[in-house]
Amino acid sequence: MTLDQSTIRQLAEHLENAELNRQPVTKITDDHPEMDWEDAYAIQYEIRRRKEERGGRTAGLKMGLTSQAKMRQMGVSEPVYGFLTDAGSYGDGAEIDTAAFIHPRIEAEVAVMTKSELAGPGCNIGQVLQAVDFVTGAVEIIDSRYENFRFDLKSVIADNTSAAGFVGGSVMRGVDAVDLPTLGVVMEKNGEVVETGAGAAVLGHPATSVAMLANMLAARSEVIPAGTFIMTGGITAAVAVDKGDTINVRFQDLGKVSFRMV
Ligand code: 0L1
Ligand code: MG
Repeated sequence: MTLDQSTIRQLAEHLENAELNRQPVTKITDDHPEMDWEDAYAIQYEIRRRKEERGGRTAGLKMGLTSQAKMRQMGVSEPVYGFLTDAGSYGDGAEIDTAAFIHPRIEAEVAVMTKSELAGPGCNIGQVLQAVDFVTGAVEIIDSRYENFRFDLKSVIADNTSAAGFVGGSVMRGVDAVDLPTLGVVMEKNGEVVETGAGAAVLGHPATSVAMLANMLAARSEVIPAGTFIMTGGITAAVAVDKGDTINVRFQDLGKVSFRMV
């Protein structure tokens, strides 16, 4: 680590204020070019601690930058992870207040709920498939706290990987009932198809993403506890949404997830 505790706390407050006030800021590495990966995650964990201290609940975990295209774009070879909050949790059919965000974008994802603990290092796809209670379709809302989504990898990790919310689906199925890599997704905005994709866009198999999460957490001596909801990463590119937009995402074998930005 290169940053001291007081700088970690100050940067966490700075980024959380940007989120709470909907006031975008410049990427934090501009002022702290020396910060490293550990610093970046320490800032993210401090934001999580601040929210929990105020009574906010962590609703699950997320993986980001899980497609080869997005990793290439960022010049990285490993995805990133962040946390989901109860405050940003929406159900199928929700009306979502656009004013709660700066410049929201949405990604279609497969989410899983675990029924037993997963621990790295060495966690593999087979262990993940055994540990998954159910899979469901979900839509992540990302909303970078940085102006125009302009950031580098350390800045975006500190900013909780742009996590801002998620809309969970209402169809849950066992992992044996769906073929995750070939699971097709169609995203419609205002009745027009804007994105299509298949589960394989997520590291070849969404369960690989969960294994990678367990292995990344092991570096901090953490595990994925039983009963964890995990967004596995974007199947589609992120699509900008605005007030008045109606979104309908159809997942093969997992029903649809619909919501309206109001
Ligand atoms: O969930 C994601 O893949 C987003 C990761 C952060 C980068 C971005 O804001 O696009
Ligand atoms: Mg995502």
